[in-house]
Amino acid sequence: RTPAKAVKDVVEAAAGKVADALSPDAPGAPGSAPPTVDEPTTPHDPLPPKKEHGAPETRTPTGAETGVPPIAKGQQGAYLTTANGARLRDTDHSLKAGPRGPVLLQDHHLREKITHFDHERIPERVVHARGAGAHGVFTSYGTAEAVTRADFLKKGRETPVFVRFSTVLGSRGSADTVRDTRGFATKFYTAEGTFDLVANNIPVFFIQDAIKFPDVIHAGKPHPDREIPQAQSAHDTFWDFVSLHTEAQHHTMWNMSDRGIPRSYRTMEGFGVHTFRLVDDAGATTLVKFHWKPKLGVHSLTWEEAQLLGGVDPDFHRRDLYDAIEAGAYPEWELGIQVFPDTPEETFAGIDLLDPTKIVPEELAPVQAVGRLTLNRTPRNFFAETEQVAFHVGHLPPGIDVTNDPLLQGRLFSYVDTQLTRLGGPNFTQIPINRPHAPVNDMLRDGFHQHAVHAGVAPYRPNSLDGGNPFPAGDAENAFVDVPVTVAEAPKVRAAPASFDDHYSQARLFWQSMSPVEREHIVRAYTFELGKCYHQAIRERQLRCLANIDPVLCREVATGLGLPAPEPTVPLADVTPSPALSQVGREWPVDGRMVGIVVAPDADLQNVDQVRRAVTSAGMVPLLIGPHGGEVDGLPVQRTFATARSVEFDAVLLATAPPPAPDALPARDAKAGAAEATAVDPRVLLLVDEAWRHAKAIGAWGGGVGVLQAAGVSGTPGVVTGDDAGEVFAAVRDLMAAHRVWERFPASVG
Ligand code: HDD
Repeated sequence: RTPAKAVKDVVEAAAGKVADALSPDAPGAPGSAPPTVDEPTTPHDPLPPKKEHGAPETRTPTGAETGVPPIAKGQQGAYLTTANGARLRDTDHSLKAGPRGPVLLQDHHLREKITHFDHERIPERVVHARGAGAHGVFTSYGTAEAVTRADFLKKGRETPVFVRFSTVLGSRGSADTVRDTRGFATKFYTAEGTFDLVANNIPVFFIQDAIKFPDVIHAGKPHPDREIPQAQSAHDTFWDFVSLHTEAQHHTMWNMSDRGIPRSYRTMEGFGVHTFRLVDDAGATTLVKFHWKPKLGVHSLTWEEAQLLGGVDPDFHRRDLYDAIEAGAYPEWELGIQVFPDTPEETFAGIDLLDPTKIVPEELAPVQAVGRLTLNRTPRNFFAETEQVAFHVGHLPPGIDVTNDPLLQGRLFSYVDTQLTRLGGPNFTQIPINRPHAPVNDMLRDGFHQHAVHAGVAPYRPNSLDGGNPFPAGDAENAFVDVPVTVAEAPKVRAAPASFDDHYSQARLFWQSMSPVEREHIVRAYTFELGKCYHQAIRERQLRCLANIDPVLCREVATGLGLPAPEPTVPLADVTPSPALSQVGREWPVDGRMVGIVVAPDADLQNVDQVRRAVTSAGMVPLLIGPHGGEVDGLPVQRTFATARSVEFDAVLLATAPPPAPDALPARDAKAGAAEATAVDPRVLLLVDEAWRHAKAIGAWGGGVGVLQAAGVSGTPGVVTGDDAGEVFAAVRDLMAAHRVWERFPASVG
């Protein structure tokens, strides 16, 4: 076998495995029949654990072997007990003085049940409250061995991880698809201690100094008087802040781009933002920036999809993540590093590496892959794992150290501090999801929620009573390395370096790197957000910022707001675009994407079945959409016209033109092609209309072709028709590799 053939074989074998797991007939696949649920009359076995959860757990949620038997909690045994293990006869009636009498204070079970319930909620995270997590594994390629001594980056090491994705501004119950930055926090349970890479999907931050963090968050959160708007940046205080603190303009530009509304967590890049310092075995140091590159490419929603999803499926990203993992389409990213020499100036190509509002374009410093992250297990219990997980940028293994980036320095303080309130004390590292997999031997004692029963009498050192233990470790024992960086002799000041004053050049670099379609989306996003502000002065001030980024951007947004476009107040930077920043123009694997297939009893169901199998073989998920639940002539229906909405699908196929079902609302007579339109169920027409507006590939054969005519989209780009259902699907699949039919979007901004 040639190397190319060997790679092809491996890829094909892997695609086959994913396809099997994704098959709608596979147990646990979205749309497959759920396990039978018996009536609760006598004790019987609980439902089997989820496929990827495996057998009942004997380890902590992080996978660590603690040597302590697991505490079986919650529906594992047949009989109800108190928290102390006493079996109970009744949990539906309070203990009363007679059936109509007053409740007795002695009812311990009542008080225990209500008291525990009263305290079930803990404070949500002050930022990043809304999130979803998953377990996985990180496999190192060994390519970073030359620059770091970190054990988990040695070739072939496999490290368990827990990842939590999040939005920043919204409350815990807010919608997933709002326009916002996304968190991408990864806990690597390494053999040398936990490494938390607390990253975002945007490579720069709003502010350059942590001391402004409370201010930017106060500005972004809902207004203090009415507590609205929820999970939005489209309001006065946000734009007031970012137009006054102009260092925020670069990050804001990313938010207004399609990066602010990801299609899925699986299609987001991640960025460590700050520059970190790596140290090798010999003590030599290198500066790096961390990147996560999604296997499926960077892919976003359209703004209308994001808004619809806020109502139709506010849990869209959470559901997408769990469905993909449960179906065996494990999300994957490569971890990469941009490597810079550790010079006293801490700059690269003139870019200040300590300024968290700046990127280093990949064309200047390529991202070198150092390992692969695979998420393969959903949490068993959301609260225990996703809610209680506590990240901290100071959790670093030997071989990775911090730099003087003033934003990072403030974060080093904030993350422990916030957990004291959120998780109720200093022992949160003992919560199962936070437990390191490396042996812990600290001298920290007592405090709220102490789980350990510490032996010994001398938690101090040196001591002569506990055998002298613990001893400090040295290089030979892989002790953490605080790199002895020289600190310049300088006066104590509240100031920033002069290089931090450049607030516009990289916002301009980003704008200049976008394709016309992406620019159009950015213009619309600014126009929408500023259009939601009440104060004219704030809109005008933000327009003055846009003028310093690009006159075309400023003019287009000003036109949308009905305001004059101001002149720039600083010279426009001369920038070289970075093609790596654009999402348009490349092709990506289509694994795990959703294809909706409209069927009705009159369709050629043999064809439909074949296409369904072809979708599965392509590594995607077919979901049949029928007029009613159950089956259409033996084929299982996963969505009905009443439950399907276009935003769930990445492409739509039509095998028939179903007439209006009894539960449909009447069609609009004014619709183009009204005669045919009223002959088709209006919800199917809406499905096609939206899929078209959102630039998704659409295919039809047989009666389905008539629906496209009725919807007025036949013959337009990305709409495929034909007699052979298999060929139609193959053409649709090829279109999906580019993520969208980009030419369907208007792109007036050149
Ligand atoms: Fe932060 C949470 C990412 C700046 C203070 N941050 C938090 C989370 C992520 C980030 C992903 C959610 C972690 C989870 O899922 O539990 N934060 C960032 C990035 C930043 C950043 C990429 C800039 C590069 N953060 C930042 C600053 C401060 C904080 C400057 C404070 C000075 N961040 C916090 C926090 C949070 C937090 C208040 C809230 C909940 C938590 O920590 O555990 O401490």
